[in-house]
Formats: sequence, C-alpha cells, structure tokens
Amino acid sequence: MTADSLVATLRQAVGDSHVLTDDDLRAGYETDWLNKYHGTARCVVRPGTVDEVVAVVKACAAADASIVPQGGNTGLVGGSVPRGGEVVLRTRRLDRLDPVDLRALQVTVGAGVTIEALQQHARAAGLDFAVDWGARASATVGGAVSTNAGGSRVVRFGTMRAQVMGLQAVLADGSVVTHLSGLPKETAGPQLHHLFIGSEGTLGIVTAARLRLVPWYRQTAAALVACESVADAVSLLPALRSLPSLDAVELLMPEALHVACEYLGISPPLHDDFAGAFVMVDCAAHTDPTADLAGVVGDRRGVMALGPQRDQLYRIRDHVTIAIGAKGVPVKLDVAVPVDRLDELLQRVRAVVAPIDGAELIVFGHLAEGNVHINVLGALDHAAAFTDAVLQTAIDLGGTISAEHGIGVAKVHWMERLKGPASMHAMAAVKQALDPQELLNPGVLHCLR
Ligand code: FAD
Ligand code: 2HG
Ligand code: ZN
Repeated sequence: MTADSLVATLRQAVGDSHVLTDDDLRAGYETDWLNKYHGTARCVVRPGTVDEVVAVVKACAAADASIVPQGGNTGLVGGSVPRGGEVVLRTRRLDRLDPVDLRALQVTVGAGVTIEALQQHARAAGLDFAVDWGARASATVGGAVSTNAGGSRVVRFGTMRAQVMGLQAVLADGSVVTHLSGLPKETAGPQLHHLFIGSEGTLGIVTAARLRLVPWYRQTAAALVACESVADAVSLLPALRSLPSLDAVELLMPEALHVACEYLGISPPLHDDFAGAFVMVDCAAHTDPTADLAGVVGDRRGVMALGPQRDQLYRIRDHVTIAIGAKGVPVKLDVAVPVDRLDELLQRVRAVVAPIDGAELIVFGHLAEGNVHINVLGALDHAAAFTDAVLQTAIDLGGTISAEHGIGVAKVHWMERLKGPASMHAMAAVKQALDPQELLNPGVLHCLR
C-alpha cells in the first residue's frame, strides 16, 4: 500500500476531518509537552470508536506502517510523539463516559477521557477517582493506564494499576481483547489486561477501562512542614502513616518551592532558614481531619497548617513542573529508592551536579514512595553522563530508573541494567508474540523487541 493509499483508507475509516496530513495541522501532535522530543508523523488519525481503531490498526498493519498511540501528550519521556514517519493514533475522541455503577463502585470510560473529566463524572455521583496529578486537565485514562501513572495520592490508593478492574485493547493484528465486566474476583487464568498497564503503547491500543472509584472526601486539611533535612522529612513518615485520613505526602526541596512561587508571583508560604526540605501533607475525610493532622505535625517548628486553604498550597505543588518548564528544558529524571536510602541518593545527586557549571538542581516528589523528580536546568550538554550517574545510583541503592513517568525513548538504554537478562528475555517474548511486526510504538521500551 502506498502512503497515499494508506491515508485514503484511513480517511474512509474515520472520516476526512480526522486524518491530518498538513504540516501545520500535524505540528501540535509531533512535539511533546516538554518541547524536547520531536518527529514527523506520516499523518495523525483520530478514531472515535473501537471499530475505527480496529480499522486504523488493520490498515497500518497492511501498509507496514508503525503507530504511535497518543492520549493527552503530557508524557515526559518522549513516548507519545513520532520519531520519524509513524502514524500518530490520537485517542481523545474515545470519550465514552458510562454511568457510575454505585453498587460496584466502578465506572467504564473511554481511553480518551481526561483524568479531570473522570474525576468530575465520579464526583457528580458522590464518588471520586483516586489517581490525581497536575496534568489532570489533559492527561487521559489511556495514557495513565499505559504509563501506570502515580501522582500524589498513591500513599493512600496505589498507582493506576490498583484502579484498573479491566480493559479493552486493540492488538497489533486488529483483534480486540475486552475485559470490562469489573468482577472483583476471577481466577480463570492470568488477567491479560494487566499486560497493558505500564506497557506504554507497545502491546496494544487501550480503548476503554473499567475503573474502581473511591469515596469523595470533601473535608480536607493540609500542612506545609519545614524539615531540617531529607532524613528529618523521612522520619515524619511513621506518624503520618498512622493517620487514617492521610491522602498525600509530598517532598519539596526549598528550590522547588521557590521556583513555583516565583512562577506564580507569590511569596513562599513558609520562611524557615533552617529548612533543608519541605513536606506537604494532605488529609481528606468525611469529617474535618485538621485536629488529627495537627496532632502529628503541630508541635514541630516551622509548620503552616492550612485547613480550608489547602487548594492554595496544592496550586504551588501543581505548578512546579510548569515553572521549571518556563525557565528552560531540564534534564528530567524520575527515580525511586527505598525511603531510607533517599537522603543518600540526594547527597550523591548533588555531588554529580556540583561540578556542572551553571547547573540548577530542582528536586521534589512523592515522599512516601521514595520517588523524587530530579530536574536540572542548564545541563543539557551534560545530560548523558548525568543521567547515567543518577540512574545507576538509583539502581545501586535498590531503586528504579522510573517510578511513574515510564521509560519512553528517554531511558531505554538503562532497562537491561535495571531488569537483568531473564526479565528482558521474557518481555521480548511477550512483544514478539503480540506484535511480531513491531508496529506499536517502536523505539519505546526498546527492550520489548
Ligand atoms: P501520552 O503522553 O499521550 O502518552 C504516554 C504514553 O502512553 C505513550 O507511550 C503513549 O504511546 C501511550 N499511550 C497513550 N494513550 C494510549 C492508549 N490509549 N493506548 C496505548 N498506549 C497509549 N505522571 C505521573 O505519573 N505522576 C505525576 O505526578 C505527573 N505529573 C505531571 C505533571 C505535569 C505538569 C505533566 C506535564 C506531566 C505529568 N505526569 C505525571 C506525566 C503524564 O501526565 C503521565 O505520564 C500521563 O499518564 C500521560 O497521559 P497522556 O494521556 O498525556 O499520555
Ligand atoms: C509531578 O509529580 C510530576 O509533579 C512531574 O510527576 C515531575 O516535572 C517533574 O519532574
Ligand atoms: Zn510525580
């Protein structure tokens, strides 16, 4: 099939207006959120139903044309944009929102539904969706499933994997795997849908998800706690974890707090010269959790308890990434180590950054999971050596090279070091079985081929 005949087949499948070939129409789909990863797409195709996805995948398979699945394009590791000549399959039109099932506390939604729309849908029924993060307005359910997204509430509800009760996905040969019944118990063999969680669009196109919902806690209380050091911040965890209403425990190194406040044009809410780290705690319950939270952090020096002004504090947290992006393109890493190794990790990271002239290190993340986002501005020329040193350190400390953003194209070279040969071989065998033509997201999670 020629390029033109593929486009003609795709137009027949999804309608003329949903196959974009002009340079200016494709442009927004060809660059990632960080403005760091770019490529040219053969075309952008926007199917609106699972049948249309099947038709697109079959046409691409017949033309031997690779596909890059794209949801909200908020991914931070370059997995959602073309590398050169692929068809970008944009999922935003897969926007079904089924009624909330109040007996099962679940809902079935299309892969293109945004996290914010899902949250609003759940809340209209008195429930909530558990996973939340700053890109909620654009990030989609399919993208979140495919990256196993985390965010701030993992300490309470787990990652995306813990929310997925079932999926529908279109495989590389155009067959459809549907598992949307949401049964909490089933032991009829392996649950195939788990394969797609975290596989970053390399094993199938997720078209719909059956998701668990959680209570919508409307009473919230938050605190910003100034700690002497990262070790001091970690020492808060046992007491915080004893709070039944604990919803989030975020780590903000002083420079992260400052960069976000500067971007928002506000003064930092807490000035404490002794602070080597800040912890942002969020509690949520059906009854006011302020007293419980105060009971745990109230007698510490440098505490700002916010109660009803929680949203102001979270506005700062949500803007750290945006504020960094406004200053330049950072080297961005997303590692996790056991929490008792966090202090050591950050000391070693500082030692790696120190000799880089003009480099600005900004660290923040999700304290309870030992997950830190290490951003360095002014260090793009040193990206390879810096990345290698930090990822190897994370592995050496018993951690991971990606806690929530995924591998994408950014970290493929470190996969083997992290996983070892047996896991790599098993993953390659799965890829070979499900996508022998290597149509789906080539170059991402490289190890799978
Ligand atoms: P995309 O960026 O479009 O795609 C991501 C990957 O999933 C790609 O490999 C793509 O090919 C694949 N994919 C997308 N849709 C499908 C589908 N339907 N089927 C198969 N494969 C698919 N992430 C976190 O985990 N926690 C955070 O706290 C967090 N905060 C962020 C804050 C900001 C400001 C930004 C910009 C990003 C943040 N992210 C965070 C990263 C990002 O939002 C997540 O990785 C998110 O899950 C990506 O969703 P998306 O719909 O934008 O997917
Ligand atoms: C967050 O926690 C995201 O805000 C983005 O995971 C992290 O920008 C980053 O490095
Ligand atoms: Zn994060």
